[in-house]
Amino acid sequence: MSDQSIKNDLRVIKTPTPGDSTFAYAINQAAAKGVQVAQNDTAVKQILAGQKGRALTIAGVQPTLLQDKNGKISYSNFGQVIITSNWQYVDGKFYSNPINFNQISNKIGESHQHIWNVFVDLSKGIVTGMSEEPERVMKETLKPNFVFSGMNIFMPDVVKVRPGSVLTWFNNSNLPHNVVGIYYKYVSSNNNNNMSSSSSSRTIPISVDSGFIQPNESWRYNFDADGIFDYRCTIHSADGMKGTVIVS
Ligand SMILES: [Cu+2]
Repeated sequence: MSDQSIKNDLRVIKTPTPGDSTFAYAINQAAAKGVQVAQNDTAVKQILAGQKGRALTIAGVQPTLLQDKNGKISYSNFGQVIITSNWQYVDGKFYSNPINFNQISNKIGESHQHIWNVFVDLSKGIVTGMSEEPERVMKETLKPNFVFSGMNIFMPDVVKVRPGSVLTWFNNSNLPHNVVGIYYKYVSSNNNNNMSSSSSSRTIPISVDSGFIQPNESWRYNFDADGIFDYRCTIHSADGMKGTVIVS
């Protein structure tokens, strides 16, 4: 048996904002240093600048931290950062703002994904190499309340539905995927007491986990109240495999 174990210490570096849809995270503090090294590199800066308006994911996935039985932590100096750019079209038009399924159903949806692998030397603080994967494209006719879970992409990735809608995620790829996230339900409550009467709205977080959806299988979920559901495929989160359902 090994006397070392893997130490998990996930850190979120940047969450998306309305002006900049970049999500950056690292699996631990050493991998976070790798993200910093990559972001300071001129060639990487050029790639990032070329992805305006697209959903960018910057993931520090190496090195792994090892911890021995005395708590001492060690790691390799060689880090890997995965940069993924995702964007979609509906009927040939750039699609990024959530709209209702009835406005996109029976139209051609197209999902694009471009991935770069960046290798860094943590001790020297430099990028030592980069490789670019061929662009992935998924093209399907969109259907009502139906989300394609393809080669590391959800399509449509952002959508609006009415309360009471049952959505189906269908795995049209040859790898398993999952749908994991928190569904924040907005529930309004009316309070009447002796002093005053008021109405307020509360947010109830519901944890959602589909389990593994195997190829050609599907999974359904009923969105029974107003709210928002931000989710990801935890197997492919480094590839930016994520989506949002707005219920209103
Ligand atoms: Cu996946």
